[in-house]
Amino acid sequence: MTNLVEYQKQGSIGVITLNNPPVNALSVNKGLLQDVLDAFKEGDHDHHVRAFVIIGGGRNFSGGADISEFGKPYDPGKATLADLLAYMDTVTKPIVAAISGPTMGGGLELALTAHYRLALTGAQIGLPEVKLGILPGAGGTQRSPRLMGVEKALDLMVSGDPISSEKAKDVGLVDEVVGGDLRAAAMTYTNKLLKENLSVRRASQLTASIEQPDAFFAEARVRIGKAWRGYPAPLAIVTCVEAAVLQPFAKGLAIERQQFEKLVKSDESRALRHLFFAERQVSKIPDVPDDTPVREIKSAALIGAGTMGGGIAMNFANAGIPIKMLELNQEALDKGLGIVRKNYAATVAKGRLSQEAMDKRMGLFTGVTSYDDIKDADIVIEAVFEDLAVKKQVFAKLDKVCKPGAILATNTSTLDVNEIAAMTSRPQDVLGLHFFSPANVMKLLEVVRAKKTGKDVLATAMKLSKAIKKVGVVAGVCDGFIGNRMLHGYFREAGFLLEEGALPQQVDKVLEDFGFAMGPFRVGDLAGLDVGWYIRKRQAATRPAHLRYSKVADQVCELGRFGQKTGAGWYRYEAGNRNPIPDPIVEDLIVKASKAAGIQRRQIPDQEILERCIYALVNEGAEILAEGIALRASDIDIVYIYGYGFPRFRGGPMFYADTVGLDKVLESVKRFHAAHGEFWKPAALLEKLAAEGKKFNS
Ligand code: 3H9
Repeated sequence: MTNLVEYQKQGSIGVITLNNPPVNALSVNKGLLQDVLDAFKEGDHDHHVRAFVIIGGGRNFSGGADISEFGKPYDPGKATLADLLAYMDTVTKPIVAAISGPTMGGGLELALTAHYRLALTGAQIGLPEVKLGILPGAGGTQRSPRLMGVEKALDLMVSGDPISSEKAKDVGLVDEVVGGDLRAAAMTYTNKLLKENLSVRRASQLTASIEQPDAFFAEARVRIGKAWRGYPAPLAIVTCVEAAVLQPFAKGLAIERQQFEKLVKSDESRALRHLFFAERQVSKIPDVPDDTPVREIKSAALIGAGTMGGGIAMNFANAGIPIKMLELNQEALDKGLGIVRKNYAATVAKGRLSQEAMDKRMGLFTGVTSYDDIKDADIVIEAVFEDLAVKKQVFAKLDKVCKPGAILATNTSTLDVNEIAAMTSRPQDVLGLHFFSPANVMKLLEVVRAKKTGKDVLATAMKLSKAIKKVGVVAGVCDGFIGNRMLHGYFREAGFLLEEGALPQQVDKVLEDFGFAMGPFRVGDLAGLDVGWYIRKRQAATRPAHLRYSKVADQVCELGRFGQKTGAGWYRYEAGNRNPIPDPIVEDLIVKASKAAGIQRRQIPDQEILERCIYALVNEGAEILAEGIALRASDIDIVYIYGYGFPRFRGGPMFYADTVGLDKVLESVKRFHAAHGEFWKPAALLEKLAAEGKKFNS
């Protein structure tokens, strides 16, 4: 026996304890499942043992099958979860599962195969496999509908969201909810079972039924298929639950196994598993150890009460951190606070926030008009106009007024954080915190590490990002950091494709079919086209004359078409409706622009549109990686998933390139280089990895 499982006899009860921190993942290859199986066998053959308790050592019961073992060969000499559960279904002595902490996936499936379930108050219980692109593959799709009913089980598995122990008891997944010492409660419970001569009780022997199953499952397929476009697992779950209703248990189990095996090998599941680990990896900074001391953030100040500033400030108030909003002009301050109030009120109106909670959050805001009023803040975030001179002035001022040890952050999306930090006598306290708009909604936060940013400041920012419910990704200093620097190429190619023969609706459709909620032109219309136009006008003087430049976007703006807010942009919109309608005026403008640029329009294949837009991201991503602007390829993937709506089931741009094969990606990049010139110079890292047969995410 390994040290991952402990088996002890306590009176007539065999107690099996899982000891595989941090989450008691049910590993095959480490021998954990074999040990549990051996423990059951030992107890089963021991006539002194009359019942079993299975419990998790540490905080939780089990976080499920060991995800890191998926896609790798299992040691044939070791028991799998299926082997263990098949054996448990033959045990004739009562088995009690004592559930604490998160009990997820295979962990819950193990508990559902036990005969009785006792859960600690507040434990989170769920079948989240769908979030990994798979389904509960150890009987979960068969046992849960038998225990909790078909509809509820389907919801639990298709959403993947956990429920509390209390809710689990209400729906029949657990028998008792207890507080305090779970182990002691489990022993008392099991002894009582024995005293009352209660015997085994197998979920596999129950039936799952629903009225008019044909109609029920047909409707479920339509509804779930529509909601989960691009994700095969939810529909496979429907198939398995249908089998639970229509087929005997063993047949249902076989169908579940078949579906699981198919899904676990799918690109979607590989992508989602990649993101699972990427999300956990992203907070790790190689030269900033976990035990780096962090500064306390009990108060915050925000400079600039515009839409961005207000959105950023709301994150702090939502996390219970008092926030001062500074605007030198009282009128602008009142306006900014008014917008915050309106945002909260809209959430209250939708029933997603109570009035009381809104009042509490608004109570954490203080509007101020003098720098002196923010001198005691633990962190100050600047969100003023995107102009280096203005920002430098703000930081020089902050340096004078802020208390020693205060963290000074800029929300710039493009400017040089080193230069900004140099305006202070304490560059170690300065960093970039690049929020994405709308800042109270978007999960991504680029944490920009300047040359002199202190390690404790970085560690504090990463901890803070979690506290305000953001996904913090460390980025180095460069124009556009990770996300916007890459995005530049994506939009550039989308624009060039118009000049070469495509129309906005074709480009958008290709990217929407790929999985984006909106293609680049619809995104432009939603965000507003005027801001980009303004920036391009500013950059015009310094733009290298030899580089290709498409004038189409400027010409759309020259017509006063700034997107949805003006009723027209790349598309036209009818009053009160956000549906984009292709507009002959735009088509005419595009065709004329092609002619003016001397480009012969051609039919552009969808595949070329996809590759030009996505590989532009990938090639720049490779440069960013080589320059150390991103710590790892998976961080870039996280940026794109949380900041730019890249489809999760593709795993992010770098993982997608890995899936396609870097040799194939390079081949296309080289082809585009030959046809379209300098913008497509293959990144050295892409060439190197492709030549070595490697991937970005090794
Ligand atoms: C399954 O069960 C399939 C079966 O149906 C069928 C099989 C045949 N495996 O999240 P945390 C690691 S599929 C391996 O920060 P928390 C995680 O990477 C599984 N590793 O902790 C991290 O490592 P590191 C279905 C795992 O307290 C560390 O543990 N289950 C697993 O915030 C701590 O994780 C799920 O999908 C795992 N299953 O949250 C549940 N789980 O320290 C997945 C975690 O190196 N897990 N790790 O970065 C979770 O949702 C959360 O981890 C949990 C704890 C809620 C359990």
